[in-house]
Amino acid sequence: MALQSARRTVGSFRTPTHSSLLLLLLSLSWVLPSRAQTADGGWGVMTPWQEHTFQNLSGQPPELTVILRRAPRGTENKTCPLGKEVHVVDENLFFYENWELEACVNGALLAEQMDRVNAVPFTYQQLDILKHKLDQFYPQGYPESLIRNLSYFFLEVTPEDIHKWNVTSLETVKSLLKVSKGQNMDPQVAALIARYLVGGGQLDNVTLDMLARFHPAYLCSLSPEELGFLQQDVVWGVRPQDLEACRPLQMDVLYHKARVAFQNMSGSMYFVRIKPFLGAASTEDLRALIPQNVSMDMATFKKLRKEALLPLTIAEVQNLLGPNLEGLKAEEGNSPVWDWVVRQRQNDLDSLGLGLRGGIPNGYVVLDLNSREALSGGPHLLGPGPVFIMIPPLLLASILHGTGCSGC
Ligand SMILES: *[C@@H]1O[C@H](CO)[C@@H](O)[C@H](O)[C@H]1NC(C)=O
Ligand SMILES: *[C@@H]1O[C@H](CO)[C@@H](O)[C@H](O)[C@H]1NC(C)=O
Ligand SMILES: *[C@@H]1O[C@H](CO)[C@@H](O)[C@H](O)[C@H]1NC(C)=O
Ligand SMILES: *[C@@H]1O[C@H](CO)[C@@H](O)[C@H](O)[C@H]1NC(C)=O
Ligand SMILES: *[C@@H]1O[C@H](CO)[C@@H](O)[C@H](O)[C@H]1NC(C)=O
Ligand SMILES: *[C@@H]1O[C@H](CO)[C@@H](O)[C@H](O)[C@H]1NC(C)=O
Ligand SMILES: CC(=O)N[C@H]1CO[C@H](CO)[C@@H](O)[C@@H]1O
Repeated sequence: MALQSARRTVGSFRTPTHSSLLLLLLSLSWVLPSRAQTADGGWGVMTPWQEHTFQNLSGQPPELTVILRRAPRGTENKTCPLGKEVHVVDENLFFYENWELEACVNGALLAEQMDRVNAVPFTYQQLDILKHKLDQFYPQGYPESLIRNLSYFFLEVTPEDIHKWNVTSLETVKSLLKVSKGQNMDPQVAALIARYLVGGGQLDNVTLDMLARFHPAYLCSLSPEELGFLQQDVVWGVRPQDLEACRPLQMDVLYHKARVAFQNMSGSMYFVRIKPFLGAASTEDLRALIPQNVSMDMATFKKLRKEALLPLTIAEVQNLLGPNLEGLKAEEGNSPVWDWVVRQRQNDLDSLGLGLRGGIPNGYVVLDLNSREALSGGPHLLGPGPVFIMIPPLLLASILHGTGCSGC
């Protein structure tokens, strides 16, 4: 319920007398009962601001006010009643019925007077209507001049809205971050940062510090260099989904930060923390985890970097996965598990008893070819480094299955 409380306390009133009168009316329950049953049959909605006010002034919120969010409905196509035309956004609008707001307010006016919109304690439902008007007026997304003026109205926008925006001003980003603080706005913040960076914007240290207060859903939109400037603490709030879109260079930076940040933790605690970052771990780092009996889950194992996984022996993988070893079978066809499997001796794979196939058959020689050219013409399935001759097993297979190859 803290969602909008800041909005209402920070949005300062231009005209204290009007607002005081409004507060008085609210506290006496004169206003809401009469307007609680709104034109579209829905109940009026009280924002946290109002609840707070009621609690402060009269101890209990009136029973009539039901907390319900409902999209504006049945309010279309009505004309604005005479005398209700809106030329200025002020507290009077608070007393409009929903359909009157829909009929009398236009998006251009709202955009022009956004500061005034923020100063009136509209209900959630009224805000929904105002946002709807604004969206109708700007179907392609808000212009930057309006975005700059949004202030607390930013709390009404969705990530989808933000993805339509062009944001080039760092000041705008900062002001919206300030508004979003403590407001459960992580997806919006991530979208905002992404839009700003896509437009070529650069973040400064102050902004990066401000970002530390949000769930870092924006991490993968930052460049490795920008990630480097982030404070170490940022990794504490990282959830696996925050890293899904990150590229290897970004993961390198984040993994390094995570290692430093979690270095003092005990083995199993460290593993729990470092897990989402292990996609950037080296072979040596993985080997260091083995004595801790971490029982790595297959989801984490699948995300390991291929180059880090390949040098691990069968025994090492067995110890790394512990009871999760059997998950290998389901992944045997997918990289990086497949890349690892084809480098093991089939005999050794068989000893795991999982039915893993694709290893090097007995009797085949492992050649360490240093030059890639040596493989030209052959299957380019493996990277540089030790390479096995793949042709014989393929030949063998074609011989075994090749009985129908009479025309060869
Ligand atoms: C509102 O007007 C639009 C076109 O102007 C029309 O398609 C729609 O059916 C009308 N809706 C109502 C509820 O009258
Ligand atoms: C933003 O606010 C400033 C000052 O309050 C105002 O001059 C400007 O017109 C506003 N921008 C828009 C798009 O209305
Ligand atoms: C954002 O910028 C692009 C390219 O300049 C432009 O086509 C688009 O209309 C702009 N969008 C908004 C909402 O201003
Ligand atoms: C921003 O952070 C970087 C790296 O920590 C530092 O080199 C630079 O001096 C900082 N800039 C400011 C303005 O604090
Ligand atoms: C880890 O512990 C050492 C000493 O115990 C301390 O100096 C260091 O600051 C700690 N590091 C972190 C990241 O907490
Ligand atoms: C890991 O398991 C082995 C064998 O069960 C045990 O000897 C060892 O102490 C364990 N290590 C840790 C860090 O728990
Ligand atoms: C009694 C009561 O709820 N008082 C609150 C009134 O509002 C201020 C902030 O606006 C709170 O700090 C009080 O606790």
